[in-house]
This record gives sequence, structure tokens and C-alpha cells, in this order.
Amino acid sequence: MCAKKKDSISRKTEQLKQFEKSFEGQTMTTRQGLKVNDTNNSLKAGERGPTLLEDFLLREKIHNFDHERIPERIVHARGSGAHGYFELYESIEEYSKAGIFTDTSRKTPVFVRFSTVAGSKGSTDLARDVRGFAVKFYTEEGTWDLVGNNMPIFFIQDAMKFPDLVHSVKPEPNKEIPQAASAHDTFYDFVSLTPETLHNQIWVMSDRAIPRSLRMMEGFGIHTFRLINKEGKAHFVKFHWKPKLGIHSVTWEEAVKISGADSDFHRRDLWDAIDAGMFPEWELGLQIIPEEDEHKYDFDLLDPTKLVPEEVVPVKIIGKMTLNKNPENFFAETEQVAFLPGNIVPGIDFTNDPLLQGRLFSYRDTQLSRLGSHNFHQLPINRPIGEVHNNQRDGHMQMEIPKGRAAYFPNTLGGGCPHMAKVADGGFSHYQEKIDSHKIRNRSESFSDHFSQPALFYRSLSDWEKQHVIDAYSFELGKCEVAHIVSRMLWLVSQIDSSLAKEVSRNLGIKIPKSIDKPINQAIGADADVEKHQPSKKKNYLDKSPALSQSNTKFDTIESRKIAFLMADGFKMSDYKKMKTGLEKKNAVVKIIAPHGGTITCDENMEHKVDASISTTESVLFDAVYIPGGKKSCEKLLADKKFIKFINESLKYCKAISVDNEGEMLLDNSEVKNFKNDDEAILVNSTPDKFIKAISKHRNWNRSDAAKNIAV
Ligand code: HDE
Repeated sequence: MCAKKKDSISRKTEQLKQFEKSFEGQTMTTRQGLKVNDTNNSLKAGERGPTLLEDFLLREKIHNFDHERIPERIVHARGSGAHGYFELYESIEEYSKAGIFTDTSRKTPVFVRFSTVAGSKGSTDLARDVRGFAVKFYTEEGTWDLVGNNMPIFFIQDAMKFPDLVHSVKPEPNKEIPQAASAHDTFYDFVSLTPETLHNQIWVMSDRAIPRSLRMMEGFGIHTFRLINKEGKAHFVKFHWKPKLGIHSVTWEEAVKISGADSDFHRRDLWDAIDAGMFPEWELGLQIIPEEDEHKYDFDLLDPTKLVPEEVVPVKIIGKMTLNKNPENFFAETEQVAFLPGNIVPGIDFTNDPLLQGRLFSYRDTQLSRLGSHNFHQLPINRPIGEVHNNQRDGHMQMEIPKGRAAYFPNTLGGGCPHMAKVADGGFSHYQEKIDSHKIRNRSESFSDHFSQPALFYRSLSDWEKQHVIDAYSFELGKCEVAHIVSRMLWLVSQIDSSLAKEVSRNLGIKIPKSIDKPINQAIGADADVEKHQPSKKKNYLDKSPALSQSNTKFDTIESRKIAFLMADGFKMSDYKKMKTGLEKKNAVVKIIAPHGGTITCDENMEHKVDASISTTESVLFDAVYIPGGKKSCEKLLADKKFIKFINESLKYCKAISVDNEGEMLLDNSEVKNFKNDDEAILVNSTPDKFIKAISKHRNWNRSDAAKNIAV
């Protein structure tokens, strides 16, 4: 009788465990297993004499150190990863035969890497940028990589333009400035000459580009893919990840400050949440479109700069992903993980999206210069859970010992093995799409609508989101130094939305031109191309798509939100206890901020550990503020102006503020005094429940206009 096959999670966990290494209780050895008795001193001829070439211990140690770094990813270099699993709610066998989409009893292990795009490996987490959202599913039928972003569209329509796009946004090549920022001339030079970028560009100007947490952003597969069922019938599909915590962002001013206060803010937040057992979750949703409907829409499904509005094709939720384990080692896992959009499994297939087609080449190729060997699939994090058998051999860093004489197919010397799998037994077969056409190097006319969807996006935003977009364009274009680039951008933005362009033009003090500046165009030789690809006329096929606005996200939880408790010696224990218990019941994280580190003593004479002294932290790292009563405590807080700054800043960025008893003194000595009677997120002697409700709303944006001019 066969032994029962272990579940997928245990198999991936055990596979990784085989390679884990603990050093506890061990003696240090060389790479050859020789025990070492001195790793502090090199071998010398005499105490003050020259170091000897013979010193193999020194050479080995330094040699390893010299080679510790590998090239960072050309894009998405800055990333954070986590392990988890995916569970299916209901089978969708009518659409796909993939095991991961039909077997509800499975838990499929996953490894996820979130990233920024433009910055280097050590750049700030809070850059205004797209976020990568790459998921590796270790399925029973092979590894499936869904390598997406946190925005549903991309900048360009054809892989051929990717190096141009990336060269334009990366630091300028003569001075290597600016790091992790799109606000510079080369980027807007490219964008202004390539109007297909405008849709993704306006998303980058929105709050989506500065998430509060990696756990609070959506993910999208972007391209239209195919699902294939057992009968071989195909449906088009768009993949969506919906965060259980809702979609929330910080403001740009906060982002700038967080970059200074804690440039690892997102990485730390993800790590801490998982470490504390608050496992982030996303539901997987599908927009499924019958092949017969391919030409039914006002845009082309193969154009990756277009989204399918959720109001037109609803998102069907089919499962959930939970991230429940931090990596053991950043380099071995998060850095060495290699995602390949070409990794698919039976039941899922590609489409002719020309951006996707180019990606199918690029990712495998780039791993060679990054990881140094085409055997990168043998690294523990990249191994599939199933067995690998083929005739591919040798190369740098082969980790296995393939046995036998026959490394070719067909063969008799190896008994015909490894043999082919029948499609019915899981062998992969491509979807048989009929193609009958001419070879042509051009762009389909159906891809030429560059204004309708950015306009739909902007129309769908709430007033406060629109204001953030205006501010972002004003900031980014304000950083450009070349006048014709800014003018061209203003003209393009005016084609999206004239009121948006007017606001930006006012902030910049630069007029919107009546038309694109032709002579400049000709001077740079771009005219012919621009003429050939004139954007088509803007359409209005949907007034608004509420799903695009963060004001329609979930506001029902404060789980893992960080609340600053400002306290000093003599604080009122009963206030503190009541609020802390209330918030922690809802899984918020309470941190005591005091004038100094160590401990503080409450009015009941008990000592409490301080989480951070005011000199080591900033308000922008927290979601809300609470100040308990206690005259002595509040007077001490008042004596340190940084506490007032903390409160004013929380007010300015529209956060919830709650005080009890003498805590009100701090409000009356801060800018809050002008707001407190007329603001639902400023609470005096209130209940934990009211504070919880205010925090769950993320921000009180009604306050933003009045709070704009608070100086902090
Ligand atoms: Fe990527 N992209 N990309 N990209 N991409 C890479 O692959 C590329 C695109 C995305 O956490 C690279 O392993 C081309 C779209 C993510 O390891 C590289 C094109 C989307 C990650 C590459 C695109 C993405 C990458 C660099 C246009 C969203 C990080 C290192 C045809 C659907 C994965 C690497 C990780 C990484 C090429 C466009 C998402 C160079 C040529 C569209 C999330 O191969």
C-alpha cells in the first residue's frame, strides 16, 4: 500500500528545513569542516611582523567576504518577503482545471515579495512609486508565479519600451540623482513623449503610491490571462488581491518624514505584524470574461494600460492568502527568490498582451546576471514541491547528482525515462489559439486611447484624493527643470482633466499650452513617432468607478494599528488601563512614549516599561495618539516641546486624538484647541469604542483644509 502523500505546506516547509542551519552550541569550522581556534588574529612573522601568505584561515574568511554581494535587481531592487499559504473557498472547475482552483481541501504554500520599483536595495520604503506584489505558489502541479503590482495597469503597452521607461525613471546617468524618485526631467521627458504612460502615471500621483502598509494595498496581475477548463475551453481572466485590512495610505508629507525617521517602515511593519501573530490576509478575486466578449469593450483586453472596471465585470472572490511566517534569512529567501511570469500550471495560460510576452523572456534571463547560474531553480526558495526530472544538465553550481548514462530523449538506455506525461495525467499543453496574420512591427489602433481611463480614474476619486493628485503633480513637475517638458506635461494632463491641469498650472505658475510644442518635437526627432501614434479622442464610457477610490475601502478594523500613548511619571493608571484594554481587545498595538527611556511610574506607584523616549521617535510612525490624565504626567509632557509637535503633527495629518482628564491640558496648549469642539476624531473624556471608531476611519479628511497651515 502506498504511504499517504504529505500535504503541500508540510512538503515545502520540510524542504526548506533541510537547508536551514542553526549555529547554536556549535564549534566554528572552516568551509572544509576544520575546527578553528582563533578568528581574531592573522598569521604573522613575529608579533609586529608581516602577515604570511600561508594564512589560509585569513584568506578563506576575506575571500568569502569579498564575494558576499550579488547584483541587485535592475528594477524592484528594494523588497520584503514573507511565507504563507493560499486556500480556495470554492472550486471554479467550470473555468479552470488548475488544482489550486479546483481542490478546496488544499493549502498551497506561497512566498510573497513586495517591492518598490525604481530605488536601489537600500532606498527608502516610502518612495512615491508603484509597489511590486509577486506571489510564488508552490502548487502540486508545479510552481505558478503571479508577478503583479499594486496598481491594475502598467506604464507601457509593449515590452520593447521597458528599457526606455526604466532608464528614464532611474537616477540620471551622469550624476546618479535622484534616488528612488520619479520627480525629475528624464522621467517626465519620456512620459510627456509617450502618452500611453499617462494612466499608470496618474495612479502614481495618487495615494496608491504611498501605502500606509504593504498589508494595506491591493495587488493585480495586470495582464489579461486565460483560464482553461478540462474541456479545453478558455476564459479571459484578470487577477486581483483584496487586502482584508482595506486600502490605506500616508500623505506625501508624512512619507517624506517617515523616510527620515524610519526608512524601513514598510519592511518593519510587515515583519512586526507577522511576528506578533497578526497575519496579513488578501482575498483572491477574478474578473472572468468569456472569449466571445473579447471585442465587446471600449478598450482592448490585450492592452496592459487599461483596467476592466469592476462595475463592468465584477470581481469574483475565490480564495484567501495568509502570510504567517517571516523568512529565516533575508538573502537566502527574499533576495534569492526568482519570480518568472512564465511559470504557469495546467489550467492557466497567457494571452497575446505584448508586454506580457516580453516578460516571459526577461525574468529568466535577468536571473542569470543576478544569481549567477541557470541552476537558480535549485536554490531552496525556488524549488518546486514536486520532483524535478529532465535531461537538462551541468552548468555552474549544479547541486544534484543526476545518475545514469542517458541525458537525452528518446532513449532506450534509461528505459525511456524521464518519459512524457499525457495531458490527461497533468502534462502541460498550450491553449490552441488560432493565429493567421502577417508579421508586423506596429501598435494596434485599438491601443491608442490614452486619456479615457486616466480621466475615469480621476473622476472616480473623492475630493481629498483629488487634492492629493493635484499636490503630487505639482510637486513632481515642480522638480523638473526643463520648461518644455513641464509644458508638454501640463498639456497632456489638461487632456485628461482640465480642472486638474488648471490647479497644477496655478501651483507651478506655468501656463497650460494650447497645443503640444511642435518645434521641440521636431528638434528631438520624435515628431514622426508622435504623429503616427496620435492618441485617439477621449471617451466617457463610465461616469465613475467607485472601486477605484480609497474612500470606498473598508473602515472596519484597527487591527495592528500603532497607537502612541504619551505619558510621564504620575500618569493616571485607570485611564491608561481602560484605553489600553479597549484598544488591545481590537488588536491595536499600544506603545508608551515618554520623556525618557527605561520606566515610568503611574499614580498607583507601579512601574511601566517605556517603548520609546520622545527623542527617538516621531508622530508620523503612529496611527493615532492618546494621552491619559494625571496632572504631574501632563505637566512633564508640556515641558518638552516635542510632545506638542507630536500632537500638532498628528492633528495636521488628520489622525484620531483622544485624551482623558488632565490630558486636555496638552490639547489646550497645542493647535488642537482650535479644532476640538468640531471634529469627530478629537475626543475628550470619551470611551475606547469612540476612539476605536475614529481610528478605524484611518483619517478625518474633513479636517485637512483647516489643518493644512499648521506649522510642524
Ligand atoms: Fe517586471 N521585472 N518587467 N513587471 N517585475 C522584474 O525581474 C520586466 C512588469 C514586477 O520581487 C525583473 O527578477 C519587463 C509588469 C515585479 O523579485 C525583470 C517588463 C509588472 C518584479 C523585469 C516588466 C512587473 C519585477 C527584475 C515589461 C506587473 C519584482 C528582477 C515587459 C504585472 C519581482 C527580476 C521580485 C521584476 C522585467 C513589466 C512586476 C528585469 C521586461 C507589467 C513585482 O526581469
